[in-house]
Amino acid sequence: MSTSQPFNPGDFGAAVIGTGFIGTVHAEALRRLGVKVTGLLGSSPERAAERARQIGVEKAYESLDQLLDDPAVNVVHVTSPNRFHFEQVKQILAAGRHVVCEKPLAVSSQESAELVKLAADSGLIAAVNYNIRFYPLNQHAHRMVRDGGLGEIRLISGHYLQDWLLHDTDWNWRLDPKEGGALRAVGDIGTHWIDLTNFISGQKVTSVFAELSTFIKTRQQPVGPVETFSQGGGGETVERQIETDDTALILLRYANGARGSLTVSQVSAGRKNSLQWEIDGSQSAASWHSETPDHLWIGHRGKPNEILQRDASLMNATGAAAAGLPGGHVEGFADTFYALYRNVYGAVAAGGPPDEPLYATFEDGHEEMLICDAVLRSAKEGCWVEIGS
Ligand code: SOE
Repeated sequence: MSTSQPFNPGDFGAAVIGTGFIGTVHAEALRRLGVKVTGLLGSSPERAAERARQIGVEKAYESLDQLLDDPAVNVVHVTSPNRFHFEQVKQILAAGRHVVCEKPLAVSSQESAELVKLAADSGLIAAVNYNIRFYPLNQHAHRMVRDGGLGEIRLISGHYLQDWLLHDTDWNWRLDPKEGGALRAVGDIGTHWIDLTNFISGQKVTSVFAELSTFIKTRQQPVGPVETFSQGGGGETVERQIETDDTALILLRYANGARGSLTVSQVSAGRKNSLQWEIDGSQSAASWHSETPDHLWIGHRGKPNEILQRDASLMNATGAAAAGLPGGHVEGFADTFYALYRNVYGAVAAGGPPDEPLYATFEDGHEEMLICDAVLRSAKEGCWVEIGS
């Protein structure tokens, strides 16, 4: 079992690349943990300086070279647009710094394969920010399945639905394949679901059959940057043709013979950030929804079903280790970053990754890229596609 060892977070300094919504969530979670946020690097020194001032971070770096010259930086958090991950992570590892990279790890599996190799050769901690694993009940479910609590895994189903790109006036850098990669909804949120359900079920996807749809083929791009989840400001726009996926339907086959199905959408009105999974085993089933994250449904055939409410005293040790607040004090999205970093920085303090990391490693991030390749090919060719190696 892998739970965090006690360590002194004050021994570490972290720099954050990216000044948008998610970069700020990283910085805030680090500070809650007690890790010093040494500075921010943004798309321009002015943006970095402005965000650093807003959230009370001392320094804005002018370049990645300058950031890596700072001896106070032990770990670098990469939250820049996806197309920058590869070069930035390469440089960070070469400078001997641990790294936490936002998902998806890269824009192609060629890039992610190289990052896996570089990370392994470096001996440094290299994590992918699949934070949803760190809702305490997802950690509990992972352990419960490992301990045989559901029996043999048969069916894995669910969805990840959002509505923030529903209108043709909604814009974000992820809509541009050069910035975000060839898969948009699947790359951004579908990979969260697949990473999470692989982590909980302990199963590996072996092949996929996918259908991708682009319902909004023309969008209005504002002239100037737009932060993720912010509403359009009604200013000047240019028309852009869209080719990436608004939605995806994916059938999955797993190594042990289990079957799965996933619906992904960024255009489902009213679904703000709704990830749901259900795993049906030969003895029992379990299900969880991100909008009621402190409740885990456990289904039985021969006795009443259960709702486990998050409470460290009622959970297994893996789940309890991720819980930050007493039961009934609902934990949410931002808490998962705190729990994830507690785990990752525990590994940094221990001097190397545990045998079975609970956080997503670069291997896990690469696996998601290989699944994305297979999804793209399946959607193009209309057939089952095996996951490459
Ligand atoms: C945007 O779709 C986004 O911020 C994702 O990039 C995150 O990973 C997800 O947690 C919320 O939505």
